[in-house]
Amino acid sequence: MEKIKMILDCDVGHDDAVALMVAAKHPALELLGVTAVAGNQTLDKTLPNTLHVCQHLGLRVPVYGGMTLPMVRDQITAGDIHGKSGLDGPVFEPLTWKQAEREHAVSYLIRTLMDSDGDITLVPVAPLTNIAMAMRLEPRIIPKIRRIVMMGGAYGLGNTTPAAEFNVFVDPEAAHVVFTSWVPLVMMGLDLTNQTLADLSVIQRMEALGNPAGKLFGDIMRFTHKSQAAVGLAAGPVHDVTAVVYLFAPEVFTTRPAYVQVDLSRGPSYGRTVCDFVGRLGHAPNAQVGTGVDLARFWDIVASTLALY
Ligand SMILES: [Ca+2]
Repeated sequence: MEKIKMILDCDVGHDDAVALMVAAKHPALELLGVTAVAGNQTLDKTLPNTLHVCQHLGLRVPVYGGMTLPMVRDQITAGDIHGKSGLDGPVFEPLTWKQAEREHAVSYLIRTLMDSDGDITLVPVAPLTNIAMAMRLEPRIIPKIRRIVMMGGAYGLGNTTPAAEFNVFVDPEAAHVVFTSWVPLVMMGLDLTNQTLADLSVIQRMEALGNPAGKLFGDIMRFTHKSQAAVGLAAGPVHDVTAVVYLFAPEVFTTRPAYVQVDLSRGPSYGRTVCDFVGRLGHAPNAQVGTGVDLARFWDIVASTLALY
C-alpha cells in the first residue's frame, strides 16, 4: 500500500507530542517534515519542544521553525494548560544531534508543495499561521495540497472563550484564509477531540508498553491530567492525535459536511468557527467536521503505534 505523504504543522504541546509520535511511526504514513509555529507557547519554546521529542525518540524527520506571531491579532499562549515550557512534565536530555533546519517553515511548505505531484496532505494541529502565510505568499500551492486535516475549531462551545477554540482563537485571520481556500478540509474540533481523554487507565496502558514512547506518553499526559482540571475536564484530551489517526483510519470517526466560517469580528465570538450543517447560508460545504469517535478503536491504534518504538 502506498504511504500517505504528510507534513505535520504543530506547536508542541502535550497532545502535539503524541501526534508526532503516531505520525512518525505509523506504517501507513510517510512523515515528510514537521513545521513548528507559535501557539501553546512562543516559537522559541515550541520549536525546541519539537526537537526534544524527535531527539528523545530518535526521529530523523526534518523540523522547520515557522511563524513567531499571528498574522493580525496580538499574541496569546496557553501556559495555563501546557506550562511554562509548553511541554511541562517530561525531562529531556540537552539537544545535541537534533537541530532545526535552516529553511523557514513557510518556505519549506511552498517549496515542497510546488515540487510535489499534488499528493501531500497537510496536518495542522496548531494555529494556522504557517499554512495561511504559505497560501498568501504563493497561492499556486493551494491546488497542490491534496487535503488538509486539522485540529481546531468547534461547532459547540470553545475552550479559550465560550465561543472560540484555542488554535483558531490564536490566529482567526489565518484560519479564515485556510477555510476560504477551498482545499478539501477535515476539521477535528473540540466537540470530538474533548472525548479523547487520556485518563489514568489510558496512561497506564501506554506506560505498560515499557518502551520510550510509552514512558513519554505517561510523562506528558500525567501533566495535562492535572492541568485540564482548570478547564473542567476529568483528564487531558489528546486533541491533535485525532487529525493524524483520521488520515489512515477515517472509519474510526464520524464527520458531517458543513460550511465553516470563522468569525473575524472583534466581539465575544471572535475566532468562533460557525458551522452551517444544513445549508442555511446557501454555501456548498467547505469542510467535513468531526462529530464522533470510536474511542476503543482509537486507543487501540495509538497503543499499537507507540508499541512500534
Ligand atoms: Ca497543538
